[in-house]
Amino acid sequence: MIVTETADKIKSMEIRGAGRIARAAAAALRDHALSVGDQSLAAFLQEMERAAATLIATRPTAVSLPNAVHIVMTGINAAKTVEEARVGVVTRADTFISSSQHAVERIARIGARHIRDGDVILTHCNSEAALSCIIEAHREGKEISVYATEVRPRNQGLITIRTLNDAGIKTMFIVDSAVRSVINDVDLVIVGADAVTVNGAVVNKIGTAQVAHAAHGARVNMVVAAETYKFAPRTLLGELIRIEERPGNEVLPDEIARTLPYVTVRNPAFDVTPAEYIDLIVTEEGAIPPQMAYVIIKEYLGWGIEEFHSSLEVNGRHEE
Ligand code: RUB
Repeated sequence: MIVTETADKIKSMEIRGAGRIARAAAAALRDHALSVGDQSLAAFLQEMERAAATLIATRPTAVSLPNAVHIVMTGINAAKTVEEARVGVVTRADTFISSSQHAVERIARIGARHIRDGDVILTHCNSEAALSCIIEAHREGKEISVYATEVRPRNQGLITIRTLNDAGIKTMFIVDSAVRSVINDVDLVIVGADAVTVNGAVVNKIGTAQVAHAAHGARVNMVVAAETYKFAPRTLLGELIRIEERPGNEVLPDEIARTLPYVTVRNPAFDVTPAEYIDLIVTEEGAIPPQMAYVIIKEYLGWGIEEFHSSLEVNGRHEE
């Protein structure tokens, strides 16, 4: 079944990166809506909600995932028949997928303007949005080069250097701990985001906060490329972003760990970079200072604070 298959691929990181995860979840909901047979509207809604919950449970940090699911599921809201609900989901999913792709293209054009001819850029992890800015600058004829980190423990840096290489961009591959050593040669850091909170903090791959710290110390600008659906509406009411903790054997093989009974491996997959270390967030709606995150949440995600109040009340009652 498409939902289980997509959920498994997201969990195992065969599908990874906040934007790709969001699009895959939207596509899975669309295909699921199309495959669910004739039944009552209530049964259809229940089936779709079950699918939505399965997808959301796969990875806890990338806010693009629940945001995409929320956007697609609102297609059901006004439906009076199963057919209307089905069409609502399919239309919402297709619109989300294409607008998310357009968002990356717009971010590329806006982000590229912040890259000057001759710049040395540093990027961490593998972000479609961040790489799109770098590749666009190169396409515009700017002579740029890139430091790309390895990204322990899952080595997403290997995907990044393949993409940069295929685009013909001169790239230096470094281990994560070399960032401080090379930062004085860098003009600009560009990374992506899994979530942006209402106070402008950016949640991204583990190590991003150290990169930002090094950049801040060396007075190197730090730019985050993030579509508006990576902003986290629920942080408006105090909800925290959950940082995914992945299995220790991604860091230390089980056969070695077994010989070290006093050692516990911690493997947090993401960290939080405070707003004061970030110069600019490039969204498809424009480049903003991180302090404007609240405006993006209110204006572009379009979910009123009232909706969150009522959802909190519902949840509260539910838990009692
Ligand atoms: C990926 C990661 C990326 C963001 C943004 O983590 O941290 O920087 O998701 O990526 P993981 P994009 O590999 O654990 O999913 O710009 O492609 O959405």
